[in-house]
Amino acid sequence: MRVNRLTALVAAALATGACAGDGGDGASMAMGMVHGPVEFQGHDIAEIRGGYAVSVADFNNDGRTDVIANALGVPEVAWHENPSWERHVIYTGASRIVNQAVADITGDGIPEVAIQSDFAMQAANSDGSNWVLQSGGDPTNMAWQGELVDQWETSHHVQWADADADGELELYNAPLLGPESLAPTYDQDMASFFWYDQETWTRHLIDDQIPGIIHRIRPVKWDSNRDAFLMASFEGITLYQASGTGMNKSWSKNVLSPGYTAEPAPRLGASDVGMAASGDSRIIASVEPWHGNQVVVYTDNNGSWQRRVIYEDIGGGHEVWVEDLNGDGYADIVANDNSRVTENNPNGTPGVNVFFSPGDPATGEWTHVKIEDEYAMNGCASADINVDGRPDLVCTGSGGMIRWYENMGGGM
Ligand SMILES: [Ca+2]
Ligand SMILES: [Ca+2]
Ligand SMILES: [Ca+2]
Ligand SMILES: [Ca+2]
Repeated sequence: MRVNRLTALVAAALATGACAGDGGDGASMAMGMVHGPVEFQGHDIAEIRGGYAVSVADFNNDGRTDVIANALGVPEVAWHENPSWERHVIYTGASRIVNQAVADITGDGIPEVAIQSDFAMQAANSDGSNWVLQSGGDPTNMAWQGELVDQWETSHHVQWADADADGELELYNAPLLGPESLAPTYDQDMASFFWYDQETWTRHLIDDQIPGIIHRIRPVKWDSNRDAFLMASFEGITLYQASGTGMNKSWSKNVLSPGYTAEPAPRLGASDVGMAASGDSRIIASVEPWHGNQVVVYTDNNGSWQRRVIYEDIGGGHEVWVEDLNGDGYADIVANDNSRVTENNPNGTPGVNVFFSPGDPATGEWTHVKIEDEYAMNGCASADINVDGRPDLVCTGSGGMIRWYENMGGGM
């Protein structure tokens, strides 16, 4: 295990008084103390060439959260067992795997894994296969059963969610784009958004009028115990909510923000979106535009979402993660950077950026700490990997590594 050399950098930030407790505005005084940055220490889990997506789940039901990651060039599905990080290959029947989503849909304590394979940026080259993998009870078994649920060109982001709150998860699929959308602008056609019921895995349409690229769909509890979806696309940030139950769900859509609109496609809209409770309200955060450079915070301003750019120097933006990492009740933001330093890109800025919230996320000063500056990272998830009560981060990306970042606390 290699110790992250940025630890010293973070410690220096703490020593220079970034550790606050003095929010400096009325809202934070009323809410309580705002904490400064916590320190993160990086640990390698495994190398993965061209890492793309990472998720966390307890695969062997031992109380420790394990890690699954995939890469387009690695034709295997494998999870890594916490804490030894032994790699368990569970499926070898798919290639060009772009995303996965993990949930225990059978209730036996061992999760199922939905994967999307045969991905390409061009519909003509992408069968877009959607699979559900089941362990049969032994999560270390090398031959999980794979069921081909659907094929839809450019299937690209997958999630489990319960949009009718009946206790049974549905599967959600957001293909990247419509068949006529092509490089370089990718905006010639409309994209679609689907769900599948567990009984028959029938494809049900949610929306087929999404312009350009859909990059991420994120289930959130918006205003009830139903899961709603925030979508990041060329259209910006949109909210999808279901009414009705079972096969009879119908969907409403609201554009919360058009996102980044200063340039034409493909530098348009949003790349990813997250939401979390913060203080006595909530924030939405995104990275914009698609594959963009801006970290954006949205705050609720009497029912409309006020857009604020807090950072513009992400070299290769992709995903965002929103969570209170220093335990002060205010949601913080993780924005990875997938730009590598190469001969053609000597000014790459690979790594992971964390932004700690001020007492007023709309007007206060966010504290930026870079917790990784060596490995290009495409996405991060969070889990309490070492079971000490503090949320840790797990990331992977084109830097070729899966790493977890131990939340060392501090920041009070
Ligand atoms: Ca485990
Ligand atoms: Ca359901
Ligand atoms: Ca916080
Ligand atoms: Ca922890």
